Amino acid sequence: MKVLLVNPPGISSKYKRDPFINFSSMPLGLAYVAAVLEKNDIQVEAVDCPPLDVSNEQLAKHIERTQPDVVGVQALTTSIYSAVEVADNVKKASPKTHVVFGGYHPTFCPEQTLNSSRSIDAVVRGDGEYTFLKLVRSLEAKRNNDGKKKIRGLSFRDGKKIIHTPNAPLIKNLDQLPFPARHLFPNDKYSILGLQLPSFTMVSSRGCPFGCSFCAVSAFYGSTWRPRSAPSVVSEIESLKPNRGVYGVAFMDDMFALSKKRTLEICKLMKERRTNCVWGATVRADTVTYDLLRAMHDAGCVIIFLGVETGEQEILDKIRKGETVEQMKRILKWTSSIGIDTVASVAFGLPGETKKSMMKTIDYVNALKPDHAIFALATPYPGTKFYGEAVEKGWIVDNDFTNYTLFKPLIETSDITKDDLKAFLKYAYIRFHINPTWLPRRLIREARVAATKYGMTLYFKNLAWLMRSLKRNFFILR
Ligand code: B12
Ligand code: SF4
Repeated sequence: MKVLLVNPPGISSKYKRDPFINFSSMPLGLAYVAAVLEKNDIQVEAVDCPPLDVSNEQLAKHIERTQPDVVGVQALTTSIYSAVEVADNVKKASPKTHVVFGGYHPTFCPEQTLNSSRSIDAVVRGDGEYTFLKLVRSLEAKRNNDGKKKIRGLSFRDGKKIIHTPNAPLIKNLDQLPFPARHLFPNDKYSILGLQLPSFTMVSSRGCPFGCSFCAVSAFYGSTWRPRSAPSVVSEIESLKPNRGVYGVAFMDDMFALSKKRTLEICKLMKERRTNCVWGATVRADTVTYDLLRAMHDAGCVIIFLGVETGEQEILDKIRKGETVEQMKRILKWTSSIGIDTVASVAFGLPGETKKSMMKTIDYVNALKPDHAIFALATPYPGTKFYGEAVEKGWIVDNDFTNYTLFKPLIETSDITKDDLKAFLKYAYIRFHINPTWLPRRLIREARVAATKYGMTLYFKNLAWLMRSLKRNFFILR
């Protein structure tokens, strides 16, 4: 059996031009699926189209040449149309190839996905590793639909009907999974926040127990949190270590530091095993203490990502964030005194938003003084409670999923219009970066981090990055 896994061409290629992130990351979900296939002696290839700038036409030619038995396609909401184009091209180039979709969008909308094109043969819902493996085995044994009916977590067409088998159980022990098959991906094409270091992403846990109404993650994993053990996490970090020098690791977990015990253990092992990496992770303001942040910093943590969302407590309560603005102020004070950089992620247009609350948020974020701020627009992704509310109240004014990028206004309420959202997004970026203290603060911080962590050559390289990111930030204002 020859399997090809595809991350379709999509908005990530625009990412490079996109404002802040300059963040290009391996599709770890596909890399995990690939690792499990390889472990089971199945021949697998992967094409990550966005960082390689592979177009749908080039991919089709590759498929025509290689004639894989199964093509697995990852689809997020923004990339769903591009994924469907991949499926149609596969069937034209190699009609016998079985086309399987997986990832967030097909998991939440399996019926809609299968109905969007007859080229899609099946959808894998939820954790993909074992469901996909079972499907490949079943296809190998030519069991067709009878085989599929026995596999949990699948949706597929049976004549005119669509069959959904019961959900597959979540993978209980993530330590038992092999490390992602990174060798199948173009590692040199990925970068984290433009860092001038070899950089990697990884996940040390899956899911999040908090049920914020706008978030797809808690909906996807059913508000559960599955941590890997500290030794497994640190072994993976060690496996990434280049021959010499410092390297960067970004944890893509949604909830890295939920368990204080596990976080401390990871930090202790990183120090003991001299992993020598600088790293960053997403944390919630209410799950960390000053001491924990100190321990993280001692173990190489240089940056944390915070879901600030809004400065209006009433909105935080409405979206069931379960955090307070006071907790956010406290963590920003801690990180600034410890010397950990912060990225504040802000969303305009959440339920209850008004022009007044957006202005309050902008003032609040500027007063918090994070090192970076990502201002985005609340986007109703299918499967979330926010989506349900937005549909029910008729807020959604744009149903084109390619626009679900977090930067395009899609909703209108009695209090805010698309134009308001656009205008506030623009104003937020201007206010944040034209703040006279921002640039000097960044230069001092860069120097401090460079001197302690990277050495001065990287300081100058990172200064160049700072200037580039400033330019990029203003790109969004056009
Ligand atoms: C890292 C990351 C990125 C990276 C890499 C994305 C990628 N292709 O994997 C980058 C920076 C490129 C990115 C970009 C965007 N992202 Co993003 N991203 C993430 C993040 C934080 C981690 C992804 C990850 O590695 N997860 C861990 C792995 C193990 O899980 P997984 O990817 O879901 O894969 C598992 C299953 O889904 C399934 N599976 C996945 N694909 C396939 C394919 C097949 C064939 C099969 C069988 C199974 C399968 O099996 C996998 C293993 O169990 C998630 C949040 C999250 N926790 O998942 C958001 C998330 C996926 N991103 C999201 C969004 C909104 C975006 C952007 C629109 C944001 C933007 N404009 O900046 C873009 C869209 C890019 C696009 N191509 O459309 C949303 C998606 C919502 C949705 N309904 O689509 C998420 C859920 C964040 C959130 N909380 O809302 N992202
Ligand atoms: S927004 Fe963050 S805290 Fe809320 S459910 Fe999603 S991952 Fe968890």
